[in-house]
Amino acid sequence: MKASTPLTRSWTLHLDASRTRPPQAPEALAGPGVPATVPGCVHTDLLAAGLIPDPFLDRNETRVAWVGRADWRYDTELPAPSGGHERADLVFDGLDTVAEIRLGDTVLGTTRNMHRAYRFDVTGQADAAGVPLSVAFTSAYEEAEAVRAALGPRPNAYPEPFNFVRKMACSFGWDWGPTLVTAGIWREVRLEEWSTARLAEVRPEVTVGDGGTGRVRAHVVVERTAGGRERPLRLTVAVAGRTAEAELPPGTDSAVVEVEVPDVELWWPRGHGGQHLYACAVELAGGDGPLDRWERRVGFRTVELDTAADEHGSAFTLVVNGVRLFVRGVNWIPDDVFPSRIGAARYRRRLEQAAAAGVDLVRVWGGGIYEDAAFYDVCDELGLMVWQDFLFACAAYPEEEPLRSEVAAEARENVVRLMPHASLVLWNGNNENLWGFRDWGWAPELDGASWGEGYYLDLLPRVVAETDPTRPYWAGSPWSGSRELHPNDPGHGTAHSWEVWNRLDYTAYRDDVPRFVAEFGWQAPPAYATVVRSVTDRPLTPDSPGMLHHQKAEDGNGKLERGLAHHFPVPADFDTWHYLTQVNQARAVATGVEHWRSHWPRCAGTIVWQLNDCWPVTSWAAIDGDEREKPLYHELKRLYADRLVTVQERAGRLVAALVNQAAEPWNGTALVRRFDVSGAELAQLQLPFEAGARSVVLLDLPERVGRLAAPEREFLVVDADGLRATHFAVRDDEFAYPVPEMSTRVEPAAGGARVTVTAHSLLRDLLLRPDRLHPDARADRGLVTLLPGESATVTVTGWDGSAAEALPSALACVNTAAARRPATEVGEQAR
Ligand code: BMA
Repeated sequence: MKASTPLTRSWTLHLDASRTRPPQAPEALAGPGVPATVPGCVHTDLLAAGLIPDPFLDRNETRVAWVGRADWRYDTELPAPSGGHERADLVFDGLDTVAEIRLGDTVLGTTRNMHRAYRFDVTGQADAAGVPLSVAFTSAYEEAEAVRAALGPRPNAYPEPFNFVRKMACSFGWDWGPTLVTAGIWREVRLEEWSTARLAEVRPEVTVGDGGTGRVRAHVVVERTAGGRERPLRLTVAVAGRTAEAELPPGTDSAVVEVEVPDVELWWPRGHGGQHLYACAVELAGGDGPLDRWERRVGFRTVELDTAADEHGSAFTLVVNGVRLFVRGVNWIPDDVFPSRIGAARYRRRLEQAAAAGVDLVRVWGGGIYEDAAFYDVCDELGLMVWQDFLFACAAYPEEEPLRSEVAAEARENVVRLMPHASLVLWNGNNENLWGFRDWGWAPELDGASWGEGYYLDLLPRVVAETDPTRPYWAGSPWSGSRELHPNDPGHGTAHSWEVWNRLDYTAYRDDVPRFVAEFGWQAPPAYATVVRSVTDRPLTPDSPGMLHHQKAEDGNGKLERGLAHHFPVPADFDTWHYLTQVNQARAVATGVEHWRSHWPRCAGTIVWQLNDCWPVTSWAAIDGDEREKPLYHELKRLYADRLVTVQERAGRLVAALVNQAAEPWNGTALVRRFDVSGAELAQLQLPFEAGARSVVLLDLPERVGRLAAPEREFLVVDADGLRATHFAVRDDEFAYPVPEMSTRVEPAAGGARVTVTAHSLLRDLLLRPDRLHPDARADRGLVTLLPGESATVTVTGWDGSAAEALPSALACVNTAAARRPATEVGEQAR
């Protein structure tokens, strides 16, 4: 049987000063080397050795910029082989990025692609004493700039050369990410010893027929040793207790083995059914017994993309197991700008957070990485569908060598690696590049040079069709399905809605009904505890030096400010700014999702930009770089629940939309009430409704209840089945909010405390900020609007309820924050 020894120990990191010695490099780097962690990267090793400041704090990012321009070397010794095998291979699952691998005096090879794995035959080159093994990394800048010089410049949304090297694009900085261009052995490295033959590739095509029979067609490729060439081999594929075998006679290196499993339990996206997974094992044996084994979990489900033409244009609807879905998605970026640091536990935490928010699809965005197996394993288990971008984002990518063959190899390798996962439902060619060519003025700059279109419209769809034919491929996001159409045409395919954040008020989301919104979002600062941990400016202001450094978007603070100005007065202080920008973020995303969900099935999904962050920063994320949840996160739970109540407008009139994404019909009665700011009920109406499975019902609101006679003092509340929609018709600073009055009660609860707030006045967007009670505290709910007399209970974990005098400063509501003048004064005038 094949033996595998991970090479995780005794690595040292060295600054390679043969080309240049950065003047900023600490003296200690001239010594015998720094202890290194493998898998890992240069920055995290230097950090662990105390040789660089933490680049996530203050403006340290700029102080460590030299690291990305330097060359580095990782050294260890190749251990003695265990013996008794014909072949020994040195296998790297990931090298970041431009590397020369040397064993003793022999150069084993060179690499220039972070997204590929590498295998080197080292048979007979290791000995009992251990042979020096070194991996020398040239700065990725060096490579990218050389390729750029050879192929000519290409347009790029960012001033960095990431489109000339196959390396995680956002390590060069993004509008939410720092520029920390690292190097290192970022995935596992091991010595594999084997005889006769090994499994070189297993490609399971998993399908399920109408009758419920699951089928695994395993396409298997083997590699033989010289001695193994003449030996017969046997393949056994086992799924759910069923097996099938194939003989590989001498001279044959591949076979297709098919296993049928009758009456399979289907794998469903969460919320639609269970996530049944079956062990699928492939065993390779020779005359003397087993040689190699491959094992994964597979799930049986069908997935189609319906792009049929209709009266609105052409659809973009995911159909899983025959069920048409409104996708409730989030965009995913690398969870750490140093991805080697993420690990299985953190993947699980983050994806469980997503699932708990009602998310059913995660889009792995094209400026990041093909994630580790652990990511897709958790998605399989949780029923989170995965939309995987190929790794191209926001730039023109040359189609010539040396990039072309890297792209082809990387695409095929990752399709093979990820295709066993049931959660994977879509391959997408790129992020915004087809759009960029059309709208961002690329053509004159390119002057006929290649820009990547051949990848998205030809190479990648061929790779998917040949390698993973059971899954749909879409050329890009946004993309309208044809070169004749504008790539971001809302009537066709996917759309990215960015004008709204960049230039408009979030109410403008209501102006369009795209077929599928693959990106839209609104910024807000991270939680306060995250801000004060990562930025030491005192006093903190929205534009104090550290705050500005942790805001990477072009005119980001200006957009935050103008976004606020549509609704609120200029915030009086940092705390008010922090609270209101977070409220505005939640309201903006809510405005989009509520509107688009009310237009199902014309609109078949929203993917919020973005779930997570890769360091502490003001960004569009729902969960910040220290893993803390912003109010938007909790708002997603309401927005992405199976059932949603929202007030919308149709033909100039207000309607209550009852959105039912569940498989069961939803029948009930909606209670519609119009209130005065004091909490006095002005009108009410009961409206019975019947919303079929996966459908939307619009209830016309008659004038008597639905018309706000004095919109600066009146609002609507629609309740149905424990769900609520509130509707205010004027800017917050025009609304006569009462002075907030509330009482609070704190009781102990398992792992924390329960806080009950009772409103004695209208309280709009009341928020308990747990991190103000304790940096480790978390709350189970976010913004809530209460009528006088109503209570809300928030469970806080990580805070025992002691020092409850901190509670008032942890509570905020819009009543106070929105007041231009004392609220009572506005009230007086209105009377
Ligand atoms: C889109 C994304 C990212 C970017 C985001 C926010 O362009 O694809 O490139 O971070 O918008 O600007």
